[in-house]
Amino acid sequence: VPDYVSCFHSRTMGPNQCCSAVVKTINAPVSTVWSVVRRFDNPQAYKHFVKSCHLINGDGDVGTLRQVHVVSGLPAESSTERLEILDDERHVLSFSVIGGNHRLNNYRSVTTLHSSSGGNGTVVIESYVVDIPTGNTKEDTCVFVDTIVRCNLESLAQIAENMAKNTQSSSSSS
Ligand code: A8S
Repeated sequence: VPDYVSCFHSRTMGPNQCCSAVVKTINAPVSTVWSVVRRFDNPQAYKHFVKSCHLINGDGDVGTLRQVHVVSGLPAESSTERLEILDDERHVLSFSVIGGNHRLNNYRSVTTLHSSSGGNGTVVIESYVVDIPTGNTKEDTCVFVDTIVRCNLESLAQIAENMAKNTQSSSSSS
């Protein structure tokens, strides 16, 4: 793992914060996975908890804000999020939560993609830091967020693997 990876994923944490990371291997090239991940305007493409999303300002560059509404059944309704890093060369995306109606104050995540198995696969690393909500423990908080992130990466894998399969079969039949 190159140096910049540990650099992007390490951060200073306050006393009432917690952090964790989820790693997922996907059987699709980095370019395919990145084409889904980089769309800050379209998180619902793979995040099943997102009901709708619209940009408040910007066009998907760093500094763009989005308003996300989540599906019912969660202890949350909406989230206002700012794109912090979008690096198309190194495949790094980071966003922070700056407002909304939920319990994850000061949430910030960093997602990096790395090619694996001779360039045919992708390793996704997604780390985050967040304030521990009052009345919750560090463990509760990490279990809750890890579950959401794992679901997101699971569905990202399915979508990217389908895209890769379809590209392969259409190019081999022509
Ligand atoms: C992401 C990651 C997370 C999203 C959380 C953790 C959230 O959208 C949901 C429930 C909440 O309670 C908080 O990459 C919030 O989106 C699904 C609304 C922020």
